Amino acid sequence: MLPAMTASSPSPAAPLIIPCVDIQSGRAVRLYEGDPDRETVYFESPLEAARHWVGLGAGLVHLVDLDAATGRGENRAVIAQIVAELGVPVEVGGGIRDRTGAEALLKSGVDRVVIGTAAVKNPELVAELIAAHGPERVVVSLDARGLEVATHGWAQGSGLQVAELTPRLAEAGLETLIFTDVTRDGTLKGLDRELMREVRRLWTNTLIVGGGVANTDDVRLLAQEGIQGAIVGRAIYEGTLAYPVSL
Ligand code: AMZ
Repeated sequence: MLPAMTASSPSPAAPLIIPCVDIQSGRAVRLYEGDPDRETVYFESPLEAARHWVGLGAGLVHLVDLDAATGRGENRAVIAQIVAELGVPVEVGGGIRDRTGAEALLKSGVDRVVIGTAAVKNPELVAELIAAHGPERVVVSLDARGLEVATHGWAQGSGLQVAELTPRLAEAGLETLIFTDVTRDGTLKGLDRELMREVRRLWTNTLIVGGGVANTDDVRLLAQEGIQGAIVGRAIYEGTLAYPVSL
């Protein structure tokens, strides 16, 4: 017989660590604080980068088309090839600014689209996409300096606070929110616990964070703060956090 479960002792689920492959000029890179001119190239081929993480056990890969996010071009052909050949679900963000763009990716086999700028500038798009495709296929990324949301490849401040946007997103039917601390992204500085706590308070549904994860202390912080996962780049590329993560 199975032992009785006691409601008082749930074991918190281990945070999901999602490897990210940021694509700029056709290569797998990481930027420092999102600055397109401060890139480190980790793999010449983003498909090889994605395969590397899948080979180590990733069940979901986060792809960012940095050129599309910053308005410097796009890497959609590379993304289509990854989606076709990788064999595990991928989520894609960067430059998805309208329904046609989002649906082209969803149709090509992308598991879920990640909407940043358009979620701030055109919140109806999020509601429309969720109504048409379901909340499991649409994620919003709020990328912020402090709690002020940035847009257009993080080059612009929106003047809007996370707290002003989260109620609208909940109303649109959003389930999963990504929050990125732009000031720590690609820096290996570690997560800002107070900021994580505040965002956790503002978004009660599934929360994935990014920006600054450096080592297992950060993964423990996620678990302690009840955050479901993190998008991790530089830490696993550089090996300050061993992937797959075991605590
Ligand atoms: O590093 C950057 N400058 C950057 C980045 N990683 N700018 C945008 N992005 C990512 C966001 C999100 O996943 O974290 O691109 C997506 C949002 O793009 P858009 O085009 O919808 O704002």
